[in-house]
Amino acid sequence: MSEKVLVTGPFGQIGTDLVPELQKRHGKENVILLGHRHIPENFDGVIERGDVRNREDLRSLIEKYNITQIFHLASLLSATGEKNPQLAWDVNMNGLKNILDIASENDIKVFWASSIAVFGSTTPRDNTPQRTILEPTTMYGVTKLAGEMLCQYYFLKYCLDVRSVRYPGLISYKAEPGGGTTDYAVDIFYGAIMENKYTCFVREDTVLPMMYMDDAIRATLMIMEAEKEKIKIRTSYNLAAISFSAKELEEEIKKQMVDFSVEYEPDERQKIADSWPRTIDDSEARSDWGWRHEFDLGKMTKIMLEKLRGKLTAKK
Ligand code: AKB
Repeated sequence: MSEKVLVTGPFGQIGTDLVPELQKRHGKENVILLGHRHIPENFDGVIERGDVRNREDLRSLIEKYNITQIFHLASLLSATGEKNPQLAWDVNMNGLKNILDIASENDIKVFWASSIAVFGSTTPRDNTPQRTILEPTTMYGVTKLAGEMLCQYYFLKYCLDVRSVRYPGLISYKAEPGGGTTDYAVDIFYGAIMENKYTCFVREDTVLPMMYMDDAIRATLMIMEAEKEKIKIRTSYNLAAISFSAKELEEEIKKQMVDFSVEYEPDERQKIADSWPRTIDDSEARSDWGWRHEFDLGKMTKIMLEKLRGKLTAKK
């Protein structure tokens, strides 16, 4: 049976890389993009305007296209969520609840994006286990933790096939991230290429789990395509690739740009970064559905500089 796929948040950081892969797999006409704001001009694909908070719009869209799979990515991130906690709760929780309700009524398979933000300062920060203390202190983290519980509830109560990973900070060149705490690990590349300098909003010794976008997209497709029996965790899987400090990233960029300089001026996002793990134990994703990462710090830095240089030169 051919799949009809709905993607929410299709023009965000993950969606921008995931949508072309889904279009390659299923055909452009079978991937429906639910756009709320910022719909890029000349985008080649099926776009519908709508908001995940509007249950009836969502329901009619899902029925109109006979959707069989949903990638639910629409979400406010950690830093934006702290600026507007009410909106973060509304979009992140009510959006997810609407998706889960309509998916369970129509037997639709769902992928939902969780995050390392479910962890908090009482969580062990090194090699953070799958099952551990979960006391997030951001509204974003609260919504991701409640969302994980909701996903598991729908699986247990309604047999909904919902799958999820806890993404670490994602590094990519196609779309800029917006409103996250891990954004510095992307912004630094723009600073390097455009100005040969960067002012970093976290301390140089800040270590966070990160992942190059190609690995994240591969993980997303792998978990969705794995046989049902292999998905043993229905809250969300720990997922890891690389961890490095802001200073280590600076040094890696300097290997290719010797004059590059970074100043460190931590702001309110430091507190969020300090509440998250440094490294993650993702052994269950590795053993249950065969997850392996491919990009280390060196490979990721090289490719980011090359691709971003190309992109920024083409824009001039
Ligand atoms: C953020 O920084 O808010 C996100 C995340 C780790 O979920 N990138």
